[in-house]
Amino acid sequence: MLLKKMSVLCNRRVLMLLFYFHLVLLGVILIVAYDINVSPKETQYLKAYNRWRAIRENFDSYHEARAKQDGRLQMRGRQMDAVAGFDFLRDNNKRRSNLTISNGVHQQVFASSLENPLKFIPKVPEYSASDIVPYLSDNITKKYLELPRTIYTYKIVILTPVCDVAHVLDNYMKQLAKLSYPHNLLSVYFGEDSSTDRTFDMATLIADDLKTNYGFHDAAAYHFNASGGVHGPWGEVHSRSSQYERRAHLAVSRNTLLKVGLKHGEFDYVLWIDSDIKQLPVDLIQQLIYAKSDVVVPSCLFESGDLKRTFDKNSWRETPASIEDQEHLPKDILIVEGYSTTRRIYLPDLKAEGRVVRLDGVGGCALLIKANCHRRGLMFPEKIYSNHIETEGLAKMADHMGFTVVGVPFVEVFHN
Ligand SMILES: Nc1nc2c(ncn2[C@@H]2O[C@H](COP(=O)(O)OP(=O)(O)OP(=O)(O)O)[C@@H](O)[C@H]2O)c(=O)[nH]1
Ligand SMILES: [Mg+2]
Repeated sequence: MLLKKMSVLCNRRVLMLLFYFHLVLLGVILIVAYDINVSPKETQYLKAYNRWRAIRENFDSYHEARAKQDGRLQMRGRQMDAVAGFDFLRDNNKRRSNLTISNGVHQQVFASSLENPLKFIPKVPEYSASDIVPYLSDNITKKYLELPRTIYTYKIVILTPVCDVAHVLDNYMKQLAKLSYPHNLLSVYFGEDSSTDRTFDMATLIADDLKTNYGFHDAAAYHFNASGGVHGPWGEVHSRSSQYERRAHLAVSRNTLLKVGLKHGEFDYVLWIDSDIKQLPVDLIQQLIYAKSDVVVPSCLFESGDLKRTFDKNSWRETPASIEDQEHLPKDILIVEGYSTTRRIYLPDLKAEGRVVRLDGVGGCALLIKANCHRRGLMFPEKIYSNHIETEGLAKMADHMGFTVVGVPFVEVFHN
C-alpha cells in the first residue's frame, strides 16, 4: 500500500517536473523567436541612437577646440562649425586659394569667386559639405532678383525678440529705415526679457525713432517677465548641451511677442527679424512676398574676411541621407544644426533649383510668415516637436498643417 502511494507520488513529481521543464523550454523558444524578429530593428535603432549619443558626448571637447579657433580668428558669435567649416578654421594659416577641405576643387573655385564671380550656378550638392557661398556674376543675380512693378498694400508687422543687444540696435534701426517697402504699412514691436543691459530703453528709443522720423505706422517695445534661457559667455550660450534650454526659451519669447504683436492690427504678414542682423537688402520684404508662400526665408550669411559663408544653418532641406540618419531616432532627441554634419542641404546651396525652393527647416534671422498661419495656430514649438524646436520646429509644424515652406536663396541677409 505504502509502496503504491509512493509510486503515485513519484509519478506526480515526475509529471510536475516534466511540466515545468516544458514551460521553461517554451519560454526560451519564445524569447529566441522574439529576439530574431526584433534584432534587426533594434540594431538599426541603436546604431542611430549611439551615433547621436557620441555626437552629444564628443561635443564638449569639440566645442572647446572650436572656441579656441574662433577666438584666434576673432569670429565670435558664428555658427560655423559644420564639419567642412571646422576644417577650414583649423587650416587658417593656409592661403585662401590653398583650401583643402572636402570638395577641394569646388572650394577653391568658390573661395576665389570674389575676384572671378561664377558665370554659372553651382549644382545642388548631395548634401552641404561646406559653408562657403560663392559670388555669382551680376547677370545671374539680377535675373533671379528682378521684381515685377507692383503697388504693395500688405500690412506687415515686424517682430524682434531682444535680450542684451543694446549695442546692435542702432544698426538694426538703420537697416529697417533703409527698407524700400512703404513704411506706413510697417509696424515694429520688440519683445524684451532677461536683459542685464539697457536693451529695453534702447528698443523704446528706436521704436520712437522709427515712428517719428522714418514714417513707420507704429512701433513699441515690450518687456516680458520671462525667466529661463541661456545667457552669458558665447561659449556657454552656444554649447551643444545648452541648445534645448536656449531655443525653448527663444520659442517662448517669440510666441509671447507674437500674441502681443498680432493684437495691434489686421496684418497680412509677420516678418521676424533678429536684432543682430548686419545688413538687409533694401527690397527684402518685396523679395520675400514674391515667393507667394506661407513661410519664406532668405539666405542668412556672414562675412568672413572676403568670403561669404552660411550663418543660419537652420534653413535646410532634408536629403535621403539625412532622413536615413533620423529614421530610428528616439522622439526626445533634439536635432540642431551647426554641431556636426547632418547631411542636409543648406538654403544657399539650393540656388540651381531656382528663385524659390522648397525647404524643411527655417531659421529666424529674417523670416516672413502669413499672419493667417499664425492665427490658425502656427507657432514656435517650445518643446521638441518632430525632433526639432523653435524655428525649425515651426517649419515642421507648418508642413504638418499643410502650409508651404520655402526659401529664396538669392536673397542674402547678413548677420553680424
Ligand atoms: N526676448 C528674448 N530675446 C532673445 C533672447 N535670447 C536671444 N534673443 C534675441 O533673439 C534673436 C535671436 O537670438 P540670437 O542670440 O541672435 O541667436 P543666434 O543668431 O542663433 O545666435 P548668435 O550667434 O548668438 O547670434 C536676437 O534678436 C536676440 O536678441 C532671450 O532670452 N529673450
Ligand atoms: Mg543672432
